[in-house]
Amino acid sequence: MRGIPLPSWLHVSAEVAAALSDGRAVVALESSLIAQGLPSPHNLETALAAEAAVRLSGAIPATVALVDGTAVVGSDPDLLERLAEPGTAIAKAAARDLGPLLAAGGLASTTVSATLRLAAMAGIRVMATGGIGGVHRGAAWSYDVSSDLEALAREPLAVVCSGAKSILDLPATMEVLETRGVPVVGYRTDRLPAFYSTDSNLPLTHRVDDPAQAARAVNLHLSLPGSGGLLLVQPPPAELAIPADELDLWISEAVAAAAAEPVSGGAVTPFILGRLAVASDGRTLRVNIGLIVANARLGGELAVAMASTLTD
Ligand code: PSU
Ligand code: MN
Repeated sequence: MRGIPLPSWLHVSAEVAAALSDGRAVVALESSLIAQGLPSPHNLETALAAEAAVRLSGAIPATVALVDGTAVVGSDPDLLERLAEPGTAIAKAAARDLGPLLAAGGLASTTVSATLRLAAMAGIRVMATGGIGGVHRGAAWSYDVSSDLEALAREPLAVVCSGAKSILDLPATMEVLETRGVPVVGYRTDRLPAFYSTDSNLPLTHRVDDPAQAARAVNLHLSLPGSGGLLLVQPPPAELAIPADELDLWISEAVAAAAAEPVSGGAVTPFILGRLAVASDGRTLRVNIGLIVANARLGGELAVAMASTLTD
């Protein structure tokens, strides 16, 4: 862990703190997908399965959340259960919300942007999630661009994911990542995965084929002065992936419904994901769960390889 003392409101669990100070592998996990992204009981099952997948790779999971004025890095099963409880209104914290929500107390989940901020403070270098937020379709008039992109540009972590959610404008999201200096590296793929689908048809300039190769790229990227984050993207599990043309109609309908409602701010992403799960008869939900667990597993493998790879 870093030499600078951590603020009293940041609580790193004993297990995570011990792993970090020994230089062992740790993977940060977000909690918005538990509280807002997935319905009960799949949310708790997925949170536990993601943690188990990280452990299976030989790394320590650190699920991040806010509870009673404390930012927790390394949630215990009780906290995961509270975040997953149906019917409780849990705040969704992006990075900008951390100060006000910590001051207010209570329970809040963390999105990718807030998780990156807190994980970086703790000295964690790998995070895994399903898909990052990005530029929404229609952003030219709605201005809806996820603050995940800002956080990725700023925080020095590798984020393992299946690209950005296909409900987004993927070419525009890739442009912003390029402008903000965030490399996108394909894991065993030459094209950007589209979350629910294997392939977005958008080419990637970098590719790695095993965790050791990925670790070298990440370690070198992070050692460059001023570097922010890096995305390591892998397609969703092949047996669960949904062909893009099948998805397209459901997505346009869900996006139109969100605009008609109207839903805004942090409610947009959960609203659209919920509509898709219904329209697809649960198929989007199954692939979402499958890819979250697969990315947690790869995050663990990457963190283990990074811990044992020398860059100089
Ligand atoms: N990936 C998923 N499910 C989710 C999310 C990502 O598979 O629910 C969440 C993440 O927490 C991400 C957030 O940071 O959606 C983006 O929300 P917004 O578009 O409001 O920035
Ligand atoms: Mn938004």
